[in-house]
Amino acid sequence: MKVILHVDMDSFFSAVEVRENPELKGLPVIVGGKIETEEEITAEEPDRKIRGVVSTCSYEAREYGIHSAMPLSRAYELCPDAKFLPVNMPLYKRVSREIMTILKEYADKIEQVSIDEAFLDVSTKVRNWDEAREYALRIKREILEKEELTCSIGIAPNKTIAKIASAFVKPDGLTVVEEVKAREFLAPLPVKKIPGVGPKTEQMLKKMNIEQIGQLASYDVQELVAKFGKYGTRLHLIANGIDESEVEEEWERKSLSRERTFAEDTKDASVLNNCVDELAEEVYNTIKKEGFVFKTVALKVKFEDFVVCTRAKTLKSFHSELSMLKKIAKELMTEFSQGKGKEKEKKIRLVGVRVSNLGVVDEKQRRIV
Ligand code: TTP
Ligand code: MG
Repeated sequence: MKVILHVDMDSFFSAVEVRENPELKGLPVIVGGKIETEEEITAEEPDRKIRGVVSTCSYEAREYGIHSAMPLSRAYELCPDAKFLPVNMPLYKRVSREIMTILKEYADKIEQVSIDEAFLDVSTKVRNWDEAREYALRIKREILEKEELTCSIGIAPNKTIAKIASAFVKPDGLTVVEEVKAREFLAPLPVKKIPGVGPKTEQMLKKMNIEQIGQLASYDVQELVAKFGKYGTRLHLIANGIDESEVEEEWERKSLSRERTFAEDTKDASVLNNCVDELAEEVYNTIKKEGFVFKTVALKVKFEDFVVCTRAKTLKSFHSELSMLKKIAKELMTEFSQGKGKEKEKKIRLVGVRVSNLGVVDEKQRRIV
């Protein structure tokens, strides 16, 4: 039996703020942007006291119709008495890491999907749906005891249903969808509840008279394919409660490097620098494609006598710019060419550029987790 959990923290940023400042408990709390001081209010926009958008808000604030991505100025109109707080990312990242550490202990496999949510495959940990519910309750209790935060959990035979289920009862929810009840659970829900179905797909489906997942489930799959291609098949399967996708363990990449051996050993600074530039670009293209950011840059040199030396520099924070990568790699190269007596004299046979201490960029945040 496959049992998947989707855990999603409740009003994450604002819940963390309330935990840190208990006097905010029960109040409408809005996290996002920043509040401008009197001096910052420009003459052209005298009324715009607050800039930026709402990152998230407490459930109390949601009762005023406030939600993520709403301009803060609008939130201010809806609830001027709310507590407005700036985003404190380092704090939320730290709490996120602590939560993920707790969750790891419960999972056969874990896949973190954003700063505050993860899929857990717990198939070997429980024998039936009742045990799965108990297991999820234990997780909720541990997070509440250790972090003073609530989360909502969906339990289901696959990832898609687990994700839909975690949002079904919120905050502090727990929803179990047994395999035999999957289609029944999905049928009345609007199609936009399927992860990945945005306003465009929703509109296209509406034109085909498909508004609920149940209608999608019984629709002719050939017609869906004609309209959506392969995605049509996937939508039809999901609507019928089928999703074979696995919980993907985080692919931890420790480092990434490129190196080159010269056709002829060299000491020529411009040849060496050009080579470092090119290698830095190759490394950069890969990390960019895979969404990584780096903290450490290392340069490896193999001399004509096959002696290998490495120098590295670790930055205070994560970086993703090619210019930074090139700059450090070249500085390290200069250290070699101006280095200790003997090294300076030797020709170089091979150069390598490596980045390590890698982080991933969270898609939802476009920030590093
Ligand atoms: P969500 O899990 O989508 O929202 P939430 O945890 O605040 O509320 P709930 O799950 O109870 O509905 O996002 C997690 C965090 O990501 C959220 O606390 C703030 C941040 N976030 C943004 O910064 N901008 C956004 O548009 C969204 C949706 C979230
Ligand atoms: Mg959340």
